[in-house]
Amino acid sequence: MHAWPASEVPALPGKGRDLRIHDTATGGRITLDPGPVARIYVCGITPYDATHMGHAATYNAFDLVQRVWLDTKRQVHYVQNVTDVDDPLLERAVRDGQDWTELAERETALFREDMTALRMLPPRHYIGAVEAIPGIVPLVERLRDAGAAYDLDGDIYFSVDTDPHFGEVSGLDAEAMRLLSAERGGDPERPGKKNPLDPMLWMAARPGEPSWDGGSLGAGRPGWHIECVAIALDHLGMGFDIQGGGSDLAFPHHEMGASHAQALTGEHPFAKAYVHAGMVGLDGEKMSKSRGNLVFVSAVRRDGVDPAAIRLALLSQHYRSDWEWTDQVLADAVERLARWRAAVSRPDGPSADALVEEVREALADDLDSPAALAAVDRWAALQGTEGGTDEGAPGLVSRTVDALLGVAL
Ligand code: 5CA
Ligand code: ZN
Repeated sequence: MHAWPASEVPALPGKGRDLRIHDTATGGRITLDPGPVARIYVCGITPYDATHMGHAATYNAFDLVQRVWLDTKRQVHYVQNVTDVDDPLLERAVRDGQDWTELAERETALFREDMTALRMLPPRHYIGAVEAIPGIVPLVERLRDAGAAYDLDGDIYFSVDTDPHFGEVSGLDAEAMRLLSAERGGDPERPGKKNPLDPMLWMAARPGEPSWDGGSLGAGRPGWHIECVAIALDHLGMGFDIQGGGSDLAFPHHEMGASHAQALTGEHPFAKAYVHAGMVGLDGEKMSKSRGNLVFVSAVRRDGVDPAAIRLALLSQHYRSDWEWTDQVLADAVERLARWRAAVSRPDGPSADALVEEVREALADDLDSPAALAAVDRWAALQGTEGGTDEGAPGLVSRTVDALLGVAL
């Protein structure tokens, strides 16, 4: 699958900082030392509806990760999937009487447009679940042949008890896992499973649903977690730096994915850090396609809002907190964008050397984008009151905001 075009990332003077980031598995902040090529996998959309502000906020967080790494002169191998076949997508297509492949293609195209408008850097590999199927089948066969998976009426389940590290990503107790499994695509009530939490690896073909040749598994389609594992192992290998997504993916998705990969390879860990963005809500509820309480990026763009203002609205909240999208958050961002643009449009200004370091330090400190915005606000305020004579300053501020925050002034 093709991704979307990359915006230019200006190089900044001096040296970038190593990222210190909160890891869900250890519950603390860790300093990543990725070497010359940093590797990150971020879970992509299930394309049955347009990109909402919750999605955009999560991708914004991982875009900042990429920008911090690029600033340290590293290469970044960023992989993202598209869950272009899964229950919610098929259900929506049936509900609306449309072809599921057309629905997936249309919404993925809109996602690419939104990501481009928001200046999110594209992944190097953008892979659909359907195109990953030939790579998924042998992994499920291997798990089954190794005794880590079993057959239940033609469906193949992963046995979570075969991974001694199962539970370490989310750190949840059995009861919490059972509740979340039922809520998030699992089937803990299905009789005959070895452990109620065991997730499906391969679903035997159902009448009226699409299916693919599964070799010795029979015709069917892949489970959700093995999709991301197959894509990550293929393009990144074990022990990559960050597995990312919203906090609703910590369990079961990232927990199960880690166990699948660890059972497959005998190696640990799947990822060095599991990084989760908070949930964006609207009117007191998590924004979600299934609830329908959504603010779409494309709709706000159509209303004439500059995508740079949307991006500033996302950046105004810390990525780990749960927060509410409101008209005020957007209005503040529109106002800030105008203030910053006025400040950099002058021929000279106060020195921006300290600002570059402040923005770098804020982002390296667990992606503290509100602190980064506050640093730029301070420079803009000085420009407004005292001005300055540094001719390079406005340009340096523009380049810093562009390179590290993805906002074009
Ligand atoms: N296709 C799977 C991942 S493999 C999936 O979760 N798709 S999704 O379309 O439901 O979500 C895409 C990304 O947006 C995920 O990382 C998810 O955690 C995140 N996300 C979904 N809703 C919100 C929200 N309200 N706030 C923040 N992030 C969200
Ligand atoms: Zn995923």
